[in-house]
Amino acid sequence: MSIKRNTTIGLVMGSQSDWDTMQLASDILKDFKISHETKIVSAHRTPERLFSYAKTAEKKGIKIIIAGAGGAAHLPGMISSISNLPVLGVPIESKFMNGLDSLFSIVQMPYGVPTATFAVGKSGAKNAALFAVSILSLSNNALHKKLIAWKKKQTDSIQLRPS
Ligand code: RP5
Repeated sequence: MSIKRNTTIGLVMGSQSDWDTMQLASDILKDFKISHETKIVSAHRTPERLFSYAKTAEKKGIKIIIAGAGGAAHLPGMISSISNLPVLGVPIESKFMNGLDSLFSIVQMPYGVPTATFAVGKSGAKNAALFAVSILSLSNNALHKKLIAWKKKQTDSIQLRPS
């Protein structure tokens, strides 16, 4: 999805290989009809793209950045260090440490550079999107109602007894 004038969420990831996970966040944002752009921004392989993205996101009208990265997952924290927008970090499940490396890389931010950290992998990507919806719904009544309905549907779908 390319940038539109009213793009609300920036959904970025360190590599094409992160898309399998991060597209689940995109799917949820689409369900809630929240405009978002998706970009590959690597902290290590494209540092200038990272700097320019983080520097300009707020001016472009983006309100929240969801950033997924794996291994030495510096993308969310680096974006937080440059931008004043809330950054929701998603640790991607990595090949060698199953995402524990990604989790620690994102969660252990020093004081002064807050970066939210979600669960490793697909649940984390989906929850980051839902969390973004929840933040936006604070100032959007229609979205708030949609979120309540989404949660009710989830609750209603859980049967009482295992089958
Ligand atoms: C990180 O390195 C990316 O976020 C990705 O999760 C990981 C591996 O990248 P590839 O080698 O698959 O491109 O920067």
